[in-house]
Amino acid sequence: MGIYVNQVGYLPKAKKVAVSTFPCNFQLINSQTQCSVLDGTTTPMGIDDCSGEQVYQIDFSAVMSPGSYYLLAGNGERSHTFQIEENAYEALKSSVMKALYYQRCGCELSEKYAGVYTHKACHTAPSVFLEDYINKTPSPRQFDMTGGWHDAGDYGRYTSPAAVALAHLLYAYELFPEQLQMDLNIPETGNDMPDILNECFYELTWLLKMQAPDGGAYHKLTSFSHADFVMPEDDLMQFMIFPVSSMATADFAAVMALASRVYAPFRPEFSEKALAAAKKAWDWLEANPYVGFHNPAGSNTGEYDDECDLDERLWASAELLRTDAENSAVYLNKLKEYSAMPMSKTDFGWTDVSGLATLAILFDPSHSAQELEPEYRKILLTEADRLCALQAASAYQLAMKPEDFVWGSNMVVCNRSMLLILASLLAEQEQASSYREAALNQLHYLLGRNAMDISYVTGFGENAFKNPHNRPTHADGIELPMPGWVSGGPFKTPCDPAAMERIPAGTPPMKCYVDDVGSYSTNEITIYWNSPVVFMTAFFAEK
Ligand code: G3I
Ligand code: 9MR
Ligand code: ZN
Repeated sequence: MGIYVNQVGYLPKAKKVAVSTFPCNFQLINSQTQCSVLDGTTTPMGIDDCSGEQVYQIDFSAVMSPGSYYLLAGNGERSHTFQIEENAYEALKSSVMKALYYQRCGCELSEKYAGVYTHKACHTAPSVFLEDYINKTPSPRQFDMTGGWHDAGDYGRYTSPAAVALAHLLYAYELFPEQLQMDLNIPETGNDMPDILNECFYELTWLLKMQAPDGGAYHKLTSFSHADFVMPEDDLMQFMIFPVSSMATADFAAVMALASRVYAPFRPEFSEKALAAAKKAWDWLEANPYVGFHNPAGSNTGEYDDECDLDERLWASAELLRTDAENSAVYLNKLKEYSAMPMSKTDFGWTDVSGLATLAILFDPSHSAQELEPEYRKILLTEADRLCALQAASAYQLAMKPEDFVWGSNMVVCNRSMLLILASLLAEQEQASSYREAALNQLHYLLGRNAMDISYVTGFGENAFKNPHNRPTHADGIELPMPGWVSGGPFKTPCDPAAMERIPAGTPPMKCYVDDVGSYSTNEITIYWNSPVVFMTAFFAEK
């Protein structure tokens, strides 16, 4: 039994809805004065598919005065305390971005920037090729592959996930620059670039190293197997360069083309280097068909396998078209070719990046793919309408179906918010505000309006999750985890021992979650589960 709210809070003028699992008369209490500012009764919403519960809604949109509040039911049940505030998501925005700094690999995290979450420089030894490692080649070739962000709770660094996280962040900056002028207290703070670009630059500098001499991009850089649960500097396993894949190469081409544009005013030399790298990767793509990736026998680090590289190629052609004007005819032809293929155009995750192509096309100030715009616009708005219809049918006002609770379901939740945000930017007034509200509903779920009554961001909300599957969190001996991390969230078929032990068979998808450090399939963190939240909070900060 519970009353579930966005535990961080609501914007004063926005719609404000809580969810309860029982009917009641409620009061909205100002927690400073302990006075009731509103009372009412719940509205029955029927059974919710994703949580399997009978659900009721509490609408308190009428209250707009800033303050700290909680909901109290006639039977004494109460919600967590939350804010109504103009800048409700400001601190969250900086924190989910700062979290990426804690993933920096190859350098020391000092107290000045990392507070208590310090560690010595990690993974500084040279890397070798996988084949040399497997063949035990005497004096193997060695490479400096240091830098970048640890992908997640493991210490691997993977090309496609890196490219996707960077794309969310760089597009957030392109679309909402005013909202992303934040000071993150990182070593580069105070230089000539906004800190979001400084932090991304750290990752991009490493990513450039992931290009092979022939232009292809290596799929990943990890040890053969995952490290034990030790601090990063204590992980002394040999890191190795895994083979090139076409998926990694296309994602690499796309994000380098994008970065070349974004950094042109600040780092012209890097901008040129990034474009040259993108073009080289493009030439590799032109010369090579699909090249997949699978772990060699006995290796268990992240696989990020993908049977289809067409969405990645679509995205690469869209970004290069925008950046490399000299060869635009080539990219436009390819873009048209891929556009005609039957595939999604609306996804923003690591497996399917097609939505990033849509974003590139529709938000191009020079309209390089003008003839494709009406079609893409229609696809985007049709998907936005489908998501709104899902919300209308959901007692949690959440655009998710039971089958959408895959590993990392919070990414699906947040990627759908991104899509609704784009729809809101494209649509006319009234429609725009309803897309905006729908995008915000996805954030309300993430921050506590869910059947677990949990905020899936560490440090944000009275009942935020506390035990991410993250090696430093386990090994550092500090009680609280680093703030600003987004959990992967409920997974309908959890597959790690910690979750399988504690989640009974038949549990509804929205409840297939445990806040347990051992649960990598429901409670890990990753760079590309945080990056969409930077995009979302930047948008909601717009006045
Ligand atoms: O592609 C199928 C889709 O066709 C199907 O409809 C759907 C329904 O279950 O499943 C889809 O595949 C899932 C895939 O993710 C794409 O969403 C797999 O079941 C699921 O097992 C897979 O999970 C991935 C997981 O690694 C295991 O490979 C996660 O997305 C991915 O985020 C996660 O990544 C790990 C890295 O390997 C290592 N680093 C940490 C990171 C986070 O946990
Ligand atoms: O800790 C690993 C996590 O980062 C990955 O997402 C997950 C899937 O690749 O694997 C985790 O590592 C586990 C490994 O797969 C099996 N043995 C236990 C490891 C950690 O508990
Ligand atoms: Zn490291």
